[in-house]
Formats: sequence, C-alpha cells, structure tokens
Amino acid sequence: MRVIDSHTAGEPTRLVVDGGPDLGSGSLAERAARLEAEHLDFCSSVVLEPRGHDAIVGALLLPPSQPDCTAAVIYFNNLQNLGMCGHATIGLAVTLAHLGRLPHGQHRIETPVGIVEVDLLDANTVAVSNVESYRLQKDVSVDVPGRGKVTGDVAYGGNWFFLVKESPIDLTLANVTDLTAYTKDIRTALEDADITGTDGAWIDHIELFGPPVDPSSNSRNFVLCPGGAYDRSPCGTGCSAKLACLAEDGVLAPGETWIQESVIGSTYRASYQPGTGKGVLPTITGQAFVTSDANLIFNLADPYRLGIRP
Ligand code: PYC
Repeated sequence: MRVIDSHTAGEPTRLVVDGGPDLGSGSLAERAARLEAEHLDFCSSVVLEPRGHDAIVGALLLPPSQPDCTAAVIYFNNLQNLGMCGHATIGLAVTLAHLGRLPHGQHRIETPVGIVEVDLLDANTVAVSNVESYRLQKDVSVDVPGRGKVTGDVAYGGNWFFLVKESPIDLTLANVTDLTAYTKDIRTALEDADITGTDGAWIDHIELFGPPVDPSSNSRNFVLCPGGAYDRSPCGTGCSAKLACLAEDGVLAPGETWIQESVIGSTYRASYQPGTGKGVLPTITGQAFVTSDANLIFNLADPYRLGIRP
C-alpha cells in the first residue's frame, strides 16, 4: 500500500494513493459507509500506532463518480470517517501536485458530504471552497459537571462543531492537556443533554476561541477532534463553522478576510460568500508540505500490523 504523508499548518494527512480496499459501486457516501462498516482493519492499520498516531487523518483516494471531478476522497481518523476535512483537502491537492497529477488552477473534488473545489495557487498553497456551512443554534448553554455552565453555538462546516467564544483556559501548547480534558467534558455534557446537530448528528468537534498571539490574526482556536486528538491546524471545517456564525452575527461581511490562528500558531485565511440555502460558502486558504512517500508493509507475523486498537 502506497501512502504519501503531508502536513497542513502542522496537522498531518496520510493519503492512500494505491492499495486501498475495493468499496464496490454506488455514491461516494455509500462507499464511505462501507469503508467504515467493513474495513476497520484497513483504517486502523493506516492511521493508528505503530505506523501512525492519533492526530493523523487518513484519506483514501478514489476515482471520481462525477465526470466534472478530478478525484474523490474519503477521510477517516482513529475513530470513524470524517464527512469533510479542510486541512486534509489542502494536503490532498498539494500531494496530487507533487505527484504531477494536479496542475495549478481550480479542480472539483468529490467528498461524502458534497463536492468541494480546490484552487492550487502554488506548489504548497491551496484555497478550498467548502460545502455550505451554517449555524443551527446560537448561545446554547450546557451544564458541564465540575466546570459550570458553558455557552456556545452549534454549527456545521462539513462536520459538526460546538463553538465557545471565550476559552477560560489560555490557548497555548503548554495547556493542551487541560484544553483536551475541558473540551472532552463539554462534549460529554452535550451528549448527556441530547444536544446534537441536524437529525441527531453527534457534535464530535469542540472548538474554543480566544485572542490571537499575532496581532495580524483575528482569533486563535483550539479544536478537539472526534478521536480525542487536537487539531494542530486552525481546522478547515471548524473555520467554516466559525464563518457561518460570524456572518449571522454581522461581524464579518462577504469577501472579508478572517485570519484564524491555531493553538500552535499556524494560520488559515478564511472568507465566505452568501450560500444558496441557510448558510455561507466558505473559502479556506492554507499551506501544506509533503513529508514522506512510503510503502506500508503488512507482515503476517506482526501482531500489530492492523494497528494498536483500544
Ligand atoms: O481541517 O477540517 C479540518 C479537520 C477536521 C479534523 C481535523 N482537521
């Protein structure tokens, strides 16, 4: 199995370019559901230790089913599939360019939650036009045992987010353990209170905001991902959910740029245009770098060839 690793603003992506499972036919959403239900061994062997670690997002490259798309992709992490993934889409475009398969300019990419567009601006810089993003609920309060009342917005950016405007903990790398524990407690409290996305969707990402360190940025964030890792990047789908909230609050006008800093200090430039439905059409621009091109080896004598699973 051939994989190419990259990082986008510090957040890793492992793209499987060859040797993935046969997912049969059907829509990409159907094939993604099949990947999650029937190919756990594949997913865990790609992203879990000892080959990977819990921050890696896996990406399975597939031929597109739509004639106007350049590629199709299914994202997965240490726990489940991801509907969309902003950082991994930037990593995908840079990796395809590295392979000589993606010329500069605009390309449509199929994801299980819809078609997104990438604009390869140079060898490392990509603007992703994401699926329509929207806020479902503003100022939702939840009692978090041992922490008190926490208020945030529920919004969709290709994944579901609970966005808390003012983190009570400073958003620094030194505080990652505390930030992770705090956001996990919020997520559990949301589950216990039955606070969900549309159609009961699990709110699997928790996003805290605070003042930026660099005065040229607008904000700094910390994002808890579904499997318990934190996003090293400012989170493309998290920025999309944030844009939907900023637009509805009248804080950011269409076309205006929002610079989002991550907890490690890396940045995305984000902006939106009005959507056709209830939300906004976000564009997230960031940089990715290829870090390795490898073949995964599966030795039947290796008891951990399928990953170390909890
Ligand atoms: O960039 O959308 C993103 C993302 C989601 C989870 C990790 N990164």
